Amino acid sequence: MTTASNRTFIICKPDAVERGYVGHILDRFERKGLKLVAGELRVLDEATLSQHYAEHVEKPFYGDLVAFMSRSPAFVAVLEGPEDTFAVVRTMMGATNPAEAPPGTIRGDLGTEMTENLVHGSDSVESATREIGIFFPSL
Ligand code: IDP
Ligand code: MG
Repeated sequence: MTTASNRTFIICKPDAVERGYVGHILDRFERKGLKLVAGELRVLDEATLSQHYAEHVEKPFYGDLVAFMSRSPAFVAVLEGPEDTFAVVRTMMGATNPAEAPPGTIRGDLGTEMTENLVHGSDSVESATREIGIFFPSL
């Protein structure tokens, strides 16, 4: 049965697309047992990013974040799995700062920079529902 908590939203950020890691990142999620239910390569505009990152609009790093996230295509996707799939994805991503993310996590294995940290994953069921609504309103 599909419920709100079975689905979560991810972005393979522009650095992941530029470095050719989209297939690798999706492979990790698929091997874990999560299913891709929607996915598309998109150039994200500032209006969309300001909705998506509404909680960060006033932060000092917001300008750099938008410049990074809009500079080239990102791969936006929805994954489906068990209850609280968002938590499975967040564990697999590792900490926001790749320098603090342990080996075995996507950020820990592939990144070194705080802004260019390869992936986004919704941080709660509510965020997943909100973000899927922004990027895949027909789902
Ligand atoms: P999350 O992606 O792990 O949920 P958030 O705190 O929601 O982390 O921040 C959103 C994104 O903004 C991060 O993934 C990262 O790209 C960027 N970011 C967060 N904090 C900083 C910072 O202190 N400096 C630079 N970029 C940051
Ligand atoms: Mg976040």
